[in-house]
Order: sequence, then C-alpha cells, then structure tokens
Amino acid sequence: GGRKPRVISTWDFGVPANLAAWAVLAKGGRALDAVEAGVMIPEADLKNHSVGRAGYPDRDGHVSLDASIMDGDGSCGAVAALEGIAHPIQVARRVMERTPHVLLVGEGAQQFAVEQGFKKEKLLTPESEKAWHEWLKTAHYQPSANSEVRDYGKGAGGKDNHDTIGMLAIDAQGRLAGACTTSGMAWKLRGRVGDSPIIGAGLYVDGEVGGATSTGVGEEVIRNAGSFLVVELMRQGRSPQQACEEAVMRIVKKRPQAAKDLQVGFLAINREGEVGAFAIQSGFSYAVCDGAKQDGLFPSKSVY
Ligand code: SD4
Repeated sequence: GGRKPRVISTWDFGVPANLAAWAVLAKGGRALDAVEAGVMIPEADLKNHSVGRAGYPDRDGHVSLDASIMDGDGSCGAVAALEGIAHPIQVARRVMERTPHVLLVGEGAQQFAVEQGFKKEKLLTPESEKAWHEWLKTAHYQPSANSEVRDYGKGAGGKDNHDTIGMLAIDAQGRLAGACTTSGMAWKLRGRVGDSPIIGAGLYVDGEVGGATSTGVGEEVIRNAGSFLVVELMRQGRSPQQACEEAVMRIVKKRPQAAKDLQVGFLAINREGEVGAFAIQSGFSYAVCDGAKQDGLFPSKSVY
C-alpha cells in the first residue's frame, strides 16, 4: 500500500480518458474501476473512428469491436469481434467476473452481452458509413503500411491520430490494472481479430511486476506476444523504457523490411510507477496523469 496513484494511456485521446480514470483513483478507488471508466471515454467519442461506437467498420461494413481488461492479480476478460454493443470494455469485465472464461467472440459475445443487460444497437455512424463507401471505391487494403485512415506521422500535438486506447493504472493501494479497446484495423476482413483482446499481446498486467499495452498493427504484436514480453523483460530487471525498446526491436529484427512501413507502439508501467514507451514509427504519443499533473502528453521515442 501507500503508492502514488498514476494512470497512463496511449495517444492524444488518452488525456481525457485519463481524467475519467483519475476521478476514480483520486477518491482512493480501485485501479480496475479506473481503467474501465477511463477507456469508456474514447469508446463513446463519436469523433474517434478507431475505438468503440464510431469505429470504422470491416470490409463488409460491420463495426466489430475488440477489448480486454486485466487486473494485477491475474484475473482477465476479453471480447473479440463483438458487434452491436457500444462499450466492449464493460462486456470484457463481465466475462472476467461473471463467467469461468477469459474470451468470448462474435455472436456468442453479443448474446452474453445482451443477457447481461447491454443494449444491442446499430453502431455504424453516418460518418463511418460515408468513409466506408469512399474506401469501397478502391477497396485497397494494405495492412502492412500506415493505413489510409491513420496518419502515424501526426503524433503529440497532431490533429487526428486515432488509434487503439491502451490504459494502465496503479492505485493508492499499489494495485495495478489495465484495459485495451479498439475497433481494430479499418476495412479488415470480417472476423479479423487484432492484438487488443488477446491477453499477453495487446495487454498484460502482473501486479508483482507491472503492466504493458500496445497499439499499431496487431498482427505483429500477436506474433511476438508483445505485452507479455514487455512485462517479462521488466520482471528480469529492465526498466519500462528498456523493456518497450527491446520488445519493439524484437519485432523489427524479425521482419525488418515490413517494419519500415508499419507502426507498433508499446506503453508500460512498473509497480514503482515508472513509465516507458517506444514505437517503430514516430508520432506515437502517450498521456500520463498523476497527483502532480493531470493532463501530461508526451511523444514516444521511436526507431524511425
Ligand atoms: C489492432 N492494435 O486491432 C489494434 C488497432 C490499432 O492501429 O492499434 N491499430 O491491430
């Protein structure tokens, strides 16, 4: 006990998300409640086309959401390819707390959500539908390159970088938790699942060590069990910064040609509250909120 609470999250939209988490932490609340409340902000944001309700759809026009949540004690829950439910992180938490399972997908995840009282609704916004129709004109999908809808060159201070939100928090009692939520890659194949709902890929938390989360091309993160790797490196004594750098370099070394054109970023915190971040491409930013400063936003270091 007796820790200084702190919450960190990916990208510029992490700043308002952190504030919602901070409202929980500042009252002495639980890290798990904080990260859930925090990531619900971008999930609800109609201007955010890569998380939640207003997320861009898959190739066939379905908005399909991925989310995971993990507590420092090893409890975790996730949903993947969930359609028609606006707050996948809440469903992920229900999977964790009210089922013997860790991950529910697709129709089964939706059925569970409805049984739990979540409203089924149409998520595709008029704006997202318009963007999808634009994309259909060429139907060009290049997952390895910086996506047409995400400009990784615009980082901290940039106008419209939109991406997965990954959030990690430590509360006043020293408990750690993390959450990650996304609509995945725009125009993906139907059924495609990224790293965000895969425990150990897009999110991993161990209360004795720290937590990590990722953003970018999920396939690369899954291949390398990214967030688990970051946490294991911290367990072996690396700082969060060193651990994020080593995990990114693992990805780059394995596929150096491909890595030139794609983005992966890691964000990590250890149980002392030290923070690290590293990405392949420049433009990744992360937000830090603690008792000293509530709206900090920092550019991550990167390979390129
Ligand atoms: C995914 N990592 O589904 C997520 C989404 C993301 O840039 O961050 N895209 O692969």
